[in-house]
Amino acid sequence: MKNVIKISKFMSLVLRHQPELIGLRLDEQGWVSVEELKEKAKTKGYHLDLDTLKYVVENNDKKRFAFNDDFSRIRASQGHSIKINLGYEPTLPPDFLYHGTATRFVDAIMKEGLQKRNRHHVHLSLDLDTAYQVGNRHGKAVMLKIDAKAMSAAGYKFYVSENGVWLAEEVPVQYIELT
Ligand code: HQG
Repeated sequence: MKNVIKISKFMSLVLRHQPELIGLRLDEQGWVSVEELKEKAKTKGYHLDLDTLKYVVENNDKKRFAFNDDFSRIRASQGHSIKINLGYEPTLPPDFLYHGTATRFVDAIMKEGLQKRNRHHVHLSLDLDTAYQVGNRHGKAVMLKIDAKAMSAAGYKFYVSENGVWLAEEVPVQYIELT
């Protein structure tokens, strides 16, 4: 299990943030060849066969990674800091979505809205539990309720990643309510 987490962290690093660390090239939508990943991961001491990769993809706690149909390519489903286009289509959101953050960010957020910071998108969830867990990573968690229906009616686009994370470019302050 420990090993799975270690491999998963390494995969997050090279598939979302620093592919150049092992000389990996992601295509426009973030995919890499499984063969190339296996080869290049060896340079950092990771010996990944297809069964190991399948196990990691299947058992990752947040289903962060996905294969294509014939298992020849793999990518992270969201969470990138490098420039790629995941190819998700705009999707109508539910009436409300949630965002978890930490108390120390709340003043800034209530002034300037939610910004994507280092990531491609602001990450939102369907439920408060997930928001709590996301916020808890940063400090004392605070959950924000987002009026997604009103945002969508005003023309803001939403996307949903393969692993069920709702994504937006930003959330202006008028759509944010403290819970
Ligand atoms: C905050 C995890 C001040 C924002 C999770 C957050 C998620 C502001 C932090 C995914 C701000 C950025 C993403 C503003 C936003 N002023 N602070 N105007 N606007 N912030 O980690 O949403 O494990 O980039 O509230 O499950 O915490 O990576 O974003 O606290 O889905 O798969 O700036 O990461 O997934 O932090 O987490 P992050 P996040 P993975």
